[in-house]
Amino acid sequence: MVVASPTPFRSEKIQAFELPIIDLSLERPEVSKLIVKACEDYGFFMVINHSVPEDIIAKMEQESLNFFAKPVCEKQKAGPANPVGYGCKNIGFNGDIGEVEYLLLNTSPLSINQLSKSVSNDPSNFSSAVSDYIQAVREVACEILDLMAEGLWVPDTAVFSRLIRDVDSDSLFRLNHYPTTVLCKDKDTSVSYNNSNMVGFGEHTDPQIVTLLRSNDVGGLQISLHDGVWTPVPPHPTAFCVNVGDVLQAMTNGRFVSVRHRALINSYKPRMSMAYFAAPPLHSWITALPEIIHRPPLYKPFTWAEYKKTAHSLRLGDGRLTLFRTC
Ligand code: GA4
Repeated sequence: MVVASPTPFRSEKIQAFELPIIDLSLERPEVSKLIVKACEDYGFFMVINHSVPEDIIAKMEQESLNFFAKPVCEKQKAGPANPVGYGCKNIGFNGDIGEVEYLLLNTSPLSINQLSKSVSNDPSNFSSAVSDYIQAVREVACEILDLMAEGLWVPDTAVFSRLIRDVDSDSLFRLNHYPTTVLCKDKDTSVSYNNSNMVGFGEHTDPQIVTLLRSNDVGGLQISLHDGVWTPVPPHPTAFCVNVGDVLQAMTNGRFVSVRHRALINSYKPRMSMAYFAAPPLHSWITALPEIIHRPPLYKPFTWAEYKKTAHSLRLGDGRLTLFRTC
């Protein structure tokens, strides 16, 4: 049997690169300077020595494994994703497809409790794992957002974190399961090939303020750096991967960059990831902070509800923030 490894990306350049790893236990202002630099240069960085307890991560990972190990018909009881709930391969509402199954949750306690009933045979276990995880990750997100504001010399250092501490924050939590390679046979040539390098989740930017991602020890995440070269982000055993979302790019008047990223599937090991998308309340107005505007505003003011509606009306890889440009 011939096993080739053709890829849809044969012509793409892939570049090895190390994302900044920022130690949150470092002294201020050192740590805030490092964070600002990473947000300007890459829109992505890793954080270590964060305050999320290992047992909270382990419990959430176990619940996620339990859920994805269920028979499809069981999982479908929590679907279809509309936009929250269980989804398989279909992403969003406009025909995007990926080699991924996922569970998308709104982070309000009511919503977690409701979805837990269709997700788990032991809903209270599942909902407490999710609530504990979200609470701990939200704290780290707030700490990072406060450090960003400090590093930007914004006097009101809670200007970003206040949006996600709000009880009406529209933050989301997503569990992803990327399956392993499937051997496919070309019907004309009878050559078998594996589908490594297939897209698990296609290229996109995150619409929210900031995203905190944990994954198991399996690689797959890639980011698109300045020259459009796809750059793998190796998995880290304890770190969270943090990335700037579109809203933060708008609030910093383009100083921080919301960078395109994607997830490819791995040939040999399933990849699991858990992403917390920190978002403002729906009615919040998003404008550039006056302290940061040293040039005319790049984006028209918009509400998060308006931005979210636009995101859902477009394809995954479409540029959204450009639609709100002033010129
Ligand atoms: C990308 C980031 C988050 O995973 C997400 C995604 C959402 C979805 O899966 O429903 C979107 C996508 C994401 C951006 C554009 C729209 C909305 C799919 C899609 C085509 C949950 C989010 O908030 O935006």
